[in-house]
Amino acid sequence: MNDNLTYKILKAHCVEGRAAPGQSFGVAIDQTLTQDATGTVAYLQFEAMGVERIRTELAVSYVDHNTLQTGFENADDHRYLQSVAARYGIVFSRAGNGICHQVHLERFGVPGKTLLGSDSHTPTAGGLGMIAIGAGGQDVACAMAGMPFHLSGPRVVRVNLTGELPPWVTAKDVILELLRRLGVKGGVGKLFEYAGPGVRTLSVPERATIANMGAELGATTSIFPSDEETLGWLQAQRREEGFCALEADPDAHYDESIELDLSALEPLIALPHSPDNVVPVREVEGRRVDQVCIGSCTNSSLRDLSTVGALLEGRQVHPDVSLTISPGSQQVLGMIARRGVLAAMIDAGARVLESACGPCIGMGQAPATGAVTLRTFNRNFEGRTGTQSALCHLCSPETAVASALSGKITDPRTLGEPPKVEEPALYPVSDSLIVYPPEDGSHVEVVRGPNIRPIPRRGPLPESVEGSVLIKVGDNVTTDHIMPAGSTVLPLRSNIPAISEHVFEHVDPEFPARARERGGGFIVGGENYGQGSSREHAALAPMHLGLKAVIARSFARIHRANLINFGILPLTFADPSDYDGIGQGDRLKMADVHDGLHAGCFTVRSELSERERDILLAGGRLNLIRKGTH
Ligand code: MIC
Ligand code: SF4
Repeated sequence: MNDNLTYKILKAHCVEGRAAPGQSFGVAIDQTLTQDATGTVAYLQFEAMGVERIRTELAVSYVDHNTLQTGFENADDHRYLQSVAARYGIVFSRAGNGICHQVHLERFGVPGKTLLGSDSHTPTAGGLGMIAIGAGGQDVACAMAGMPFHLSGPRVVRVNLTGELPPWVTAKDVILELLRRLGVKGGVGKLFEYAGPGVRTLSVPERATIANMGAELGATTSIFPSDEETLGWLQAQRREEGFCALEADPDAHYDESIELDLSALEPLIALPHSPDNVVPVREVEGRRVDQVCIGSCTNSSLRDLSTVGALLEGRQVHPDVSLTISPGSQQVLGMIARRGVLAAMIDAGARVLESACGPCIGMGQAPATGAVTLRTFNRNFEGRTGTQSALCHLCSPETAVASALSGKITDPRTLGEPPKVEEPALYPVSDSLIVYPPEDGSHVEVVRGPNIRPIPRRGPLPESVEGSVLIKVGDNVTTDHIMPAGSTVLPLRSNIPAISEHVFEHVDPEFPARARERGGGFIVGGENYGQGSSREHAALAPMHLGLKAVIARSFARIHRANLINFGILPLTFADPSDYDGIGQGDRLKMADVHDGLHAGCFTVRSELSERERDILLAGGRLNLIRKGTH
């Protein structure tokens, strides 16, 4: 056998077709995760499937995004989610317990298993040797109902790690280096498998940071081997019974390989407004900083926060800087409290926030007008902070804290000897914010507040599709552009008619009115349309406004799947230069859509698998499921 680790796991889980690069196949899903911002819609769809109890080994529903509760909506969502979890056998992680990816790493991830999550950073669990993939809520609902997850077999890139990270250089710098080299489209259709002698120098939380931000490369997912480090992590979490050692065969085949010498790296920073706009910190040193936010599913582990605390000990945050720290989980928060790290943070003038996504998804801490914000997060798309004019940078916790102390972008290497941070032999495990479902949930009543609205559906695809181009956008348009997040919009995630009013809000506020007035139509996009978040609202809300097709130069994986699931045609230009000849307001007519797809005087391609074509013809996957097929 000459299998890489990726295809070892995928082949062991393949239940339809043949697991190989470029092939379309179905894999059995062992575990699922949802978070509240995508979860309500996922569970509404799960309920519509008529299944009595989840059919995966484990399903966990986390509440971590919408914890601001500025009105009744978020709280209604939480109550709905908790009751659905109890009804169908799902573990419920309550608000305050932490960010789904960090908690999953601590409490539930198991090497060699498959995990499907309704969040694009689900690959974080690849740090534990799982095949962990982000998807739309509907795909996750289908997995919970026991259906396979279909994917187009990714090409596997071997990232050969050699050497060891120098002082002050971190896992964040490793993934920023890959983003610098490859860009936000560099991983599309690929899976990054880490190997080589450098792997064993990285702890599980460090591996998780790297796997997490592989999402920003556009990768299907990332994976690390399961080794002594993995065993140590599971032992410390009192879960070693789930351990198994996993690595690629010695002569494994890879489609590509990348050499990365850890010892040659230096602190890096992503400048506004894209995670691949990466330069060495030293090149931008001295620029003013107004806000520093530490946390998110990328950098909120005990290792990260202990380092931050050690650096803050006996020092003061610069008076012009607001420093916020969001621990990744209740466990991390408990540990920093026990270790005295929390007191050091408080004494230094840090603002300690709840264990949740918080500022990463614009739930509070919007920076001042034109402010420079440094964040240890994974996305710095324009406007995502909640302030359109803010200049958001991404960096390691070390760079972030060095800058918070000086008030300027600062290379942490100027701080002298780095602190030594030990991983504990045992983590305190408390399930005080986890609710396990009853053996039999059939008696549980699902609670639906007024914010929980039914999901709109569309009928079968007509023979001919007609309408005007509602908007034309450029390359790398994110789902944050299409369907913004933040504290005013996120509470509407369970109410599609209401959230639809915010589609393209910061790009073209007239979009919803125009779409309605024209009776729907088309979107024209550039390369990598729909990159970023897995939010299916970026397909569902435009569908509600009458979107029939998106014609783009290329699509991001999850968004393309979401469009198909809701019956919207994802089409690419047969000749990419045709993009230039089409403009907003142009009327398009596609005749004989069922047989072939022709638009006006240019040709578009559908590049659909047979399964995807069936879903589209039915007007969405739920319609197909209702007919008894998946
Ligand atoms: C994000 O980081 O953009 C989110 C919020 O976690 C999303 C999910 C969502 O929009 O609810 C993601 O990454 O998938
Ligand atoms: Fe939450 Fe931010 Fe991670 Fe998304 S990227 S899951 S918003 S912490």
